[in-house]
Amino acid sequence: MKRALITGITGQDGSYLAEFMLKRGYEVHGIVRRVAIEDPEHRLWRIKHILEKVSLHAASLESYPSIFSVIEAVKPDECYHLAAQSFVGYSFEDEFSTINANINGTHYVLASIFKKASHCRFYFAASSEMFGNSKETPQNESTLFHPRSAYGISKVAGFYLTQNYREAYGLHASSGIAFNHESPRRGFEFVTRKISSHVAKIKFGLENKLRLGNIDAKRDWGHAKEYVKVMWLMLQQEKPDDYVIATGETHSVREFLEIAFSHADLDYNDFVEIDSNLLRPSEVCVLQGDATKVKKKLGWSYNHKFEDLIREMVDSDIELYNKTS
Ligand code: NDP
Ligand code: GDR
Repeated sequence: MKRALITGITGQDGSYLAEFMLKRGYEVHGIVRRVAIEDPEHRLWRIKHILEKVSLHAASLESYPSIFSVIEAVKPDECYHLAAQSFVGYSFEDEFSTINANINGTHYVLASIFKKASHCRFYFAASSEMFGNSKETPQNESTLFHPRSAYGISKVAGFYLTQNYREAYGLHASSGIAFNHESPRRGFEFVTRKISSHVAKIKFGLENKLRLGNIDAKRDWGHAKEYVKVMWLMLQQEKPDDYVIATGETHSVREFLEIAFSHADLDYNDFVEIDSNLLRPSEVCVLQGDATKVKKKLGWSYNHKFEDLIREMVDSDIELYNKTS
């Protein structure tokens, strides 16, 4: 039985990946923060249904000894490093903790694997935020990076750390440069879930306004469930490599709003207010990925429609708030 270790197993992607790996017969281990084990009801909600099937280990991205001990004990065959301070907006408020956790945390995982499980294949969750203010659209694996936030910078550093462990020490280490991916398990701070949850709350009279920042920003939004498959596929290849993971389409926040509100028979113009406090000091205006390489080399194809993703998120939040209203 192959052993997989997932950092960030409590997050959106970690939860889908854990389900995916269990279905493939892996022994699944996850790194979680100590506080999560102490408060499972709130902090383990995404993996509540599989808790009996996975082994959780307490560790934190801030502590090399804690990461080292888990990797030494588990000796994974595959490690999916998903844990990170992942909210771009917050990285402007606290650059230092974002940089520390995301860069050092990635370094700690790589160094521990090299020392204690050098056979282990490694996946790094890189991001389209590394392209930032790119001159080229769509972006592919050769596009120059121009990050626009501490978060983007931390992911560029993680990407190069991963590349360096591959080139210098021969680790089977790969990065997936994933564009935005969403689902009903998305965190409430991200714009898609903020919108879908507000649609539901407005529908049930629990809210009457939705405050947003730049609604003309455009993103390449996919479904998280489909993206975790690529992470696994990448580690099944003989040679490690880096791949863009994207749908190839780009849509504005405004388009997302229109579809989400109209799905609940509402008009977003009646509820949305632009709040200048929510504008980012340096915005990434347009992202659109070119996933040709992953399609050709790994045979992956993306199978969701933008509208269906939005409807699934809105329906799920309507169900959630119907219970609480
Ligand atoms: P989430 O924010 O949903 O999950 C992040 C995970 O990291 C959580 O399990 C969180 O634990 C954990 N974590 C955060 N800080 C620490 C820490 N200091 N020590 C230990 N664990 C920590 O992110 P997603 O699932 O959406 O994304 C997964 C990864 O992919 C992230 O690295 C993200 O940056 C990257 N990414 C995501 C994209 C997306 O669109 N979703 C696109 C491109 C890249 P806790 O629950 O305790 O907070
Ligand atoms: P992003 O996702 O920054 O792309 O990072 P987010 O959903 O936070 O923002 C997308 C776009 O929407 C605009 N926006 C708002 N965003 C938020 N969160 N809240 C608002 O009120 C709001 N109003 C407008 C933003 O300015 C932005 O342009 C996500 C994360 O998952 C990262 O971890 C990941 O690496 C990238 O996607 C790819």
